[in-house]
Amino acid sequence: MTAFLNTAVAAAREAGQLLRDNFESELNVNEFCAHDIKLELDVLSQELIAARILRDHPTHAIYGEEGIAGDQQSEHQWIVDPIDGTVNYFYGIPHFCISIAVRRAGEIILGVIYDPMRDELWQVQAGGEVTMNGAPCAVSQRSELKDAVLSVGFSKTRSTIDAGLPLFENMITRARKCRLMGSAALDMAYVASGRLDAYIEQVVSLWDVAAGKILVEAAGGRVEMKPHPDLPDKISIVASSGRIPLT
Ligand code: LIP
Repeated sequence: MTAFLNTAVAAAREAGQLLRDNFESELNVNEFCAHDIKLELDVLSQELIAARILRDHPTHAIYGEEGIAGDQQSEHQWIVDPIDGTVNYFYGIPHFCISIAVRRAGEIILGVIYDPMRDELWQVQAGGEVTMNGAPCAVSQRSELKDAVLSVGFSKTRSTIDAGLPLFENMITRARKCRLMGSAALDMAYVASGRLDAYIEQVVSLWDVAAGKILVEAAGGRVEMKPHPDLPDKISIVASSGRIPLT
């Protein structure tokens, strides 16, 4: 496990340097969508991460936002989001990260989330302590929605936005604040560190939330992930301190 953790941390830091080096520079756009942007740098970042992982663990599998690599029959699957918060990145908003998780036989056993702009690295292995830059993390102790700050995500399509609006309306009138921060993985790292009390989104991908799941649970929080009823490989998620009534 420690070898896996060392690889995940090294890969996240290498990709983090690439993202810092190219931040606010001329970026090649692969695709502009109504509510999303696909960058060449997403692909380059994943290639860098995959190269490090397969160099250290040549028999393992990679499942990432920019595609798969390695032996897909392997019991070890690395779940990678090379830039989580790509739209923020494109607009020069310094709120994005790299997210790397390892799943073995269906169980997530390790998570690393790295914010290269604030140089904040969250890490945890199954059964271990969650840390951010080496300091222990824990979810917030707040227990009332009126005192809570939540982050809500709307994903990337008109239908997901429409689906999220009633929830947002319900929360924004009852919580202290509702934020739309644009990075699911950083939202979950912030829940694990007690900066946010909850993160809710109705349509995300496994690579957005896999590392965050083990971080939040190990920090004393709760993560409810349900397969989306109509969209394959999509998940609805509620990640929270577990202390705030969210219904
Ligand atoms: C983003 C998520 C965010 C969601 C966006 C997008 P990406 O991931 O972190 O929560 O609202 O639609 O999915 O595409 O930047 O990796």
